[in-house]
This record gives sequence, C-alpha cells and structure tokens, in this order.
Amino acid sequence: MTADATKPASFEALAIDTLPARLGHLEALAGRVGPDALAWKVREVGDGNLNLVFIVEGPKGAVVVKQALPYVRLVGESWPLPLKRSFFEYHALTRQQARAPGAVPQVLHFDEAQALIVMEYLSPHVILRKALIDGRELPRVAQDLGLFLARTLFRGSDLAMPARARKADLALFADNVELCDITENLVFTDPYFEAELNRHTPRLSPLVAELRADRDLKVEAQRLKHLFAANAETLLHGDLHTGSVMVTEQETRVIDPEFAFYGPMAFDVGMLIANFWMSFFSQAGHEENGPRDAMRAYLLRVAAGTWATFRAEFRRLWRTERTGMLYAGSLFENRGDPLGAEQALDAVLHSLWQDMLGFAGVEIHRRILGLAHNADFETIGDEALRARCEAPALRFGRHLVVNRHRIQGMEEVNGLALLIEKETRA
Ligand code: SR1
Ligand code: MG
Repeated sequence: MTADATKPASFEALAIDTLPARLGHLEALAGRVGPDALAWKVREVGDGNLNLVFIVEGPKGAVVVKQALPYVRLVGESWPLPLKRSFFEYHALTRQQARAPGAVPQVLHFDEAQALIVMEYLSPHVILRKALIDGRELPRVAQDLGLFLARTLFRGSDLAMPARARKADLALFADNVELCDITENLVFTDPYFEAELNRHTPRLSPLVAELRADRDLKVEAQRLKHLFAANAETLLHGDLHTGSVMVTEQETRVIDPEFAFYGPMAFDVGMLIANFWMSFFSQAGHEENGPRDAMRAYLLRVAAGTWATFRAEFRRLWRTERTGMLYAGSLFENRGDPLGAEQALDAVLHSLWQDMLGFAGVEIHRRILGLAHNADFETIGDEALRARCEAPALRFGRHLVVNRHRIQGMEEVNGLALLIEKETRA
C-alpha cells in the first residue's frame, strides 16, 4: 500500500474501516503491528472529551492512534477546536520524555496535517481514575507522579533551562490559545456563575447558589486565574487529572498533554492532587461491595505522598540542577552562602504549596459545577448519594481556595477532608 494512494490532501477524520488503508504504509505501525494492514483489528476507544483514539492490533503487536477532531467531541461541531492541539501534544510528549524518562508513552509517528500521533500501546495498563473507582490501591502512583511533576516542572523552567531556549519554547507553546481558553473559562470562571453549559446534581442547588454568591470565593478564584494566565513559569501538562494517567501495579504513565503551555508550576500539582481528594469524597458512592475505609485512607496517603515526593525531588533538583538564570549559584553557593539558596528554596516551595491548594480547590469545583464532570461522581447512580458525596467536596474546595494562605500542611488538609467527608455518611 503506498502513501500517495490513500493519503488525503487535507485533514480527514479516521474511522475504524478506513484506518488500515490510510495508515497501512507507515513503518511506525506496520513494524509494530504487522505488515498486512488488512489483518489489523481496529477499535475506537476514545472516551475523553475531545479526540478519537484507536487501538490497532495485529499479529506482531499493537499501537495507539490518537487523532484530534476539529471540534470538541463532548459538545459537537457547534464548538470548533483547532487541530493544532495535536502539534502541542506531540511536542509536550517529547519534552516530558526528555525531562522524566519513561513517564510517558513512546511516540512512534506524528502527522501534523492529519493531527494524529501514533504511540506505544500501554497494556495491561488502565486509566487511574477507573482503578480508583474500582477500589484498587496502586502502590506506585504517589512516588511516580510526584517525581514526574517535580522533574517536568523544574526542568522546563528558568530554574534549569538556558533563558534563550526557554523563551523559544514559551513562544512555541504560546499558540495553544484555544486550549488555554477552555481552562481559563471552564476551570476559573464558569463554575462561579450560571454559565450556559454548566450542570450540577439538582439537589445541590442551594449550596451552588451559596457558592456563586460567595464574594471571597469569586475573588480568590479570579486571583488564581490571574496567576494561571500571567505566570508563564514552566511547561505544564495542563490537564493532569487521574484520567490522564495509566497504571499497573508496577508502572505509572502520564498521557494526553494536549493542554500543554507555559503556566504556573502549582497548576499541574494542584489539579492532580484535587483528583485524589475527589476520589476520596466519592468513595461512599462506591460501597456496593463493602466499605471503602481502607481506600479512603489510601487516597489521603496518595495526596500527601504525591506532595511529599514532589517537594523532596524539587529540593534535590534545586541543589543539583539549578543551572538556569533564577536564584543563580553566583549569588549563593559560589559566594559561600548555601543557606541563602536554601532560604530561597523554602520560600519558593511555600508559594507552590499555597498556589497548589488554590488550584486544587477550583478543580474540585469545576468538576461538580461546570461542563466537564468526572466519573468518580458521575458513576454514582443514586442522585441523593451523589449529592451527599459532592457537597462536602464543594465545601472542602471552597476552604482550599479561600484559606490557602493559612493552611499549614498536608496533615491539616487531610484532617479536614476526613472531618468533612463524615457528613456524607452521617
Ligand atoms: C471541553 S473540554 C473539557 C475538559 O476536557 C479536558 O479533558 C479538559 O479537562 C477540559 O477542561
Ligand atoms: Mg485529555
């Protein structure tokens, strides 16, 4: 099969029956799956909000083909979305692979015009969110994700990169405007007023009205949006929730960085940890086969462990890889003042902690009040029970956003989560 015979001149969405003819000529696929494209088995498995995802299997093995659509899949063609997000995803994957080797799937092929990426098929991995809903305690996630966060966020910033290279990269990713716009609206603004596409569990309406009338909350959410939009600190994953992580007992991989852009380090950390807390609050809705007390305790350990690993690895990188223009050694260590560098590190980590809490709070709110909900709560069929899980999560999120500057540490936050969650089962 030749490339010319089957390759459309402009973008065309793939389908199960057209994929073998369209991609059969690619060595990246044929080499991994098998040379006879007619023998390939193709499944479309995309359950995200935006893209097509195919698994292509053959006698030799399997690959994943991910293709962007020119609109938001969740909403339809009425919401156009540029194909270039695939370009940003590809470039983000290559940077993440360099900065945190082994943490992301291997990229086998990228076609910019067709907005498609062929990548390693991860098996027997499952989506972390699903594993947590099923009550599985994955032993490695806190460690693996804490390391991923510290390594990608530190190494993509002015703490580590040469200024010229970082500015060039910043310019490259600055064009991911439409995906930033989604986050700016869906995470930071829409949840706090009656935006058209919002929805929530109906019996939460009194609490939702209370939150939307909460001036302190709205002001703090906008301060966080300001930070998100204006603090181009490092290359973020940009959408690091538990649906963007694939796991086995032994391995953790981060997928889907199409929202990548230069923003504040604490955003990725807060978004991820928020998803552990939401899983924690949702567990009461998944107790059909027995109590989930152990799972609840596990999730709080994962939230604390992710932060602790991130902080420890960030400290290590600060001491060993601080080669960028910020907090230069020429001001500290090279002048016999290593304690100055440590003081600066403590100050940076302190800000990251507070910002992380704030971003976690808005992420919790938007998953319950906005357009894009998560399966942790959505799969709780009993509406009254779902509302009993979501309400404490909303109150917890409000506390994080408004009081983040006063919260001392993980013990305090997790203690509060435990206390508030008990309301669900009272
Ligand atoms: C319209 S897109 C909605 C959400 O899906 C993505 O996964 C991001 O989380 C985005 O906010
Ligand atoms: Mg995604």
